[in-house]
Amino acid sequence: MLHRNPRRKSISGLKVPNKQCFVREVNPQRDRMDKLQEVTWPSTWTYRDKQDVREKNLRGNMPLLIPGATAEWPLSKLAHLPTKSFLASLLSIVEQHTNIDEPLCAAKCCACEPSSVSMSLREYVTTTWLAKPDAFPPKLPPLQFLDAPMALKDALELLRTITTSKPDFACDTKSCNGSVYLKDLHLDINSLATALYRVPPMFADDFLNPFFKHQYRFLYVGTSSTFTPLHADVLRSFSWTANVRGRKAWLLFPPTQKAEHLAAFEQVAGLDLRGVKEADLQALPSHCFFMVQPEGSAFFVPSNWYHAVFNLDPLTLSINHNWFNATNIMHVFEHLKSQELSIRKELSAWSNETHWQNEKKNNLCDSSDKSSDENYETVQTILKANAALDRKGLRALLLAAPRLDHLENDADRAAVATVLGQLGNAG
Ligand SMILES: O=C(O)CCC(=O)C(=O)O
Ligand SMILES: [Fe+2]
Repeated sequence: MLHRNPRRKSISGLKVPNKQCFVREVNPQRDRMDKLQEVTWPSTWTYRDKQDVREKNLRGNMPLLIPGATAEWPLSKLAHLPTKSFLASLLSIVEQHTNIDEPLCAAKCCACEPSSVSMSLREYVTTTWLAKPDAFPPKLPPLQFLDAPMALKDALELLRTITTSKPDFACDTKSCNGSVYLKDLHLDINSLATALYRVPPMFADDFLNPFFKHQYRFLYVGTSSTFTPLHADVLRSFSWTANVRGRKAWLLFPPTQKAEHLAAFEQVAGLDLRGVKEADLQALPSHCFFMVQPEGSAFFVPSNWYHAVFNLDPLTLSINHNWFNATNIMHVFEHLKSQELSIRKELSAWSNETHWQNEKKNNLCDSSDKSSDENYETVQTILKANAALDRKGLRALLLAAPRLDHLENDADRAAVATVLGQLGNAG
């Protein structure tokens, strides 16, 4: 049973605009968590122009917020509707393009028992929303964000406040039907995607989706306090998320954070940001960012940044793409190589090897030399099963992408040529 947060008062009562966006650098190494300095919004996180974004954010691998990115989207034209009408309209648009009875993955992100279930869009909208009394979702107290330095512990209190202030959403363990996050609506049909949204132009250069029949484009819709646990994105691709409706809280860790720090965070935080106690914060890496992404904005998550996401409003609907191009191809390739390394280690453990032998043979930069590697095919099969992409697939994808001489600049050409060179004749 969820209980009200007794410390709620300490963060309430401060008036700031509801849709304010802020970012705070959180540094738990400092002596007093409540004396954290506000860091100014890093200048690289602010949108200037497409070329600047390509260099500073895509190649520079820095986050970016684009306010108002959804303003002209067909779906945004409906965003002012009451929740139920909005969802009914969504259902009818989606129904014109695809089968809304197809089972999808709905994560039941409730506090006590996160789990995944199969549910179609129709089922989600009708059982989670339309069949509920008009009072659903319950009115939440207006969210109040501090317009002053915010320590992570206050941010966490804020999230807990949101979670615990909605009795109707409290989980009854058996059904927890108040809190469901529909995550896997693939926007792989072009006509459906066009009926809903437009890809922000600075994110349009995409090698991944055209090759995989647009399987990495998604619609997410969740009730408040649903969440996505800490993770780095598939294939270490980029992602962008645009909030058509509602806001999301993000906790972000730069890729420079050591893996063991992230593991320590996951250990204390578990699946989401809620169970963290102040004492646990000592385990956090020295720099992480907390921010609230406003409605109508798009947020760019660079390669290899770990992030945990939390939906703040009664209904949060976002469009999300994973993608990569020449600017982050090295991140993708490095990820595949590190996955190969792990697979090799496991294979050798399985075959009872006591030592990690023959470094040279297992140096993965060289492992395109298939003739000297008896595990090559096995490693590639497992890699493809795990990561959806093996060396052969990556090579085919790059050969299907714009030709080297069509790429924008020297840095792009050099990156793609390097990866193709290392892939050799992978096949
Ligand atoms: O919105 C979410 O719940 C997750 C979004 C995310 O992980 C991403 O954009 O990479
Ligand atoms: Fe993600």
